[in-house]
Amino acid sequence: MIRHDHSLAEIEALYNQSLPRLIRQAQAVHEQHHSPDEVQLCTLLSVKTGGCQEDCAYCPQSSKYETAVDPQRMLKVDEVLDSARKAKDAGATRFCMGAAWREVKEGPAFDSVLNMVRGVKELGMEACVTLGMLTEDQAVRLADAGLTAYNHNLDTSREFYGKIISTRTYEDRLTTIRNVRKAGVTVCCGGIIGMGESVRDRCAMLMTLANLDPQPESVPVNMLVPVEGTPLENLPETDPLELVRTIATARILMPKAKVRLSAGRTKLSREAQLLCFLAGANSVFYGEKLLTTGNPDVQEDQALLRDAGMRPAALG
Ligand code: SAM
Ligand code: DTB
Ligand code: SF4
Repeated sequence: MIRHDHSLAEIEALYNQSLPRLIRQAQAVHEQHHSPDEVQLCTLLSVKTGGCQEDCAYCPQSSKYETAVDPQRMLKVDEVLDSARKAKDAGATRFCMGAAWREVKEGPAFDSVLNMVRGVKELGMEACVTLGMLTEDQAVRLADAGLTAYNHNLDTSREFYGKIISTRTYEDRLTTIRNVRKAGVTVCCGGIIGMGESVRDRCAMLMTLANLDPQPESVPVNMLVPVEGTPLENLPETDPLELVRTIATARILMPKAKVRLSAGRTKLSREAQLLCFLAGANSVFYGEKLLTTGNPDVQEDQALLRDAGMRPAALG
């Protein structure tokens, strides 16, 4: 049963129970709605890297911080479609394109994104983009181009958000998500753990996500990748068991969503990743790069799924 009236206390109680109980409960929900053997492979590509005006404290692409990421020109539609084709050949079924923009602006750059979306859909893949804030009209244009999903994360709780980003509000984020929903594009919305937030903040973020009606179809759970030059560069590594708890809680609260084990996998052992799958994660980013940081090799991921007797989800 899908509920939209979860209380914070209830979610904290879920999150804080013993890990065996939490995982068992998540598995029971998972098996009702998904095959426990399948993981969707999604490949990411940064189509416009760096030079972003926002000040997201975790982000190597913000122009406010000195990081190793230099602003780059926007990729051409053909370059993007070549990458999408390679990703499809390697087994990915979803291709996600990111731009380091504060918001979408009308003009040639947005027109190219629309062409990228059309091209990815013509390959028979799911197409996802993440372009920052968006109006309803722009969401409709993306929908008309065939867009499957729009990624826009809440990142953390409303209370902690101000410690991470000052250049836009939590409400701005929710408005974009509503605009995406109104246009009939599916919503990909999640967050990051390991930014110094409390368990209560994580649970509050999951509550906001689960109480959206309808719930997001896709929930990426990222573990902070601390990047040199960003304000969060020196934060301690996140305990993988915290990631497992967050994933399991997301799975219980949002039974139908794809829960995506997202950034941070290079720091996880195979066993930790399998615990995440056991806790209800059923998608990963696949390919040697996320947007600007590293990700496990394709061969490693194929071996992990094979050795666990699991398989990549087929094109649906
Ligand atoms: N500019 C757009 C936006 O912020 O909506 C799209 C791209 S942005 C890089 C997409 C998401 O990547 C962010 O919302 C954040 O959750 C995640 N992300 C960025 N840097 C990260 C990091 N260092 N570690 C973990 N997740 C990160
Ligand atoms: C999401 O939640 N995680 C992905 C995707 N959505 C766009 C991005 C992770 C980025 C990690 C840092 C980087 O590679 O720049
Ligand atoms: Fe810009 Fe997105 Fe990075 Fe924030 S997360 S600085 S909006 S690219």
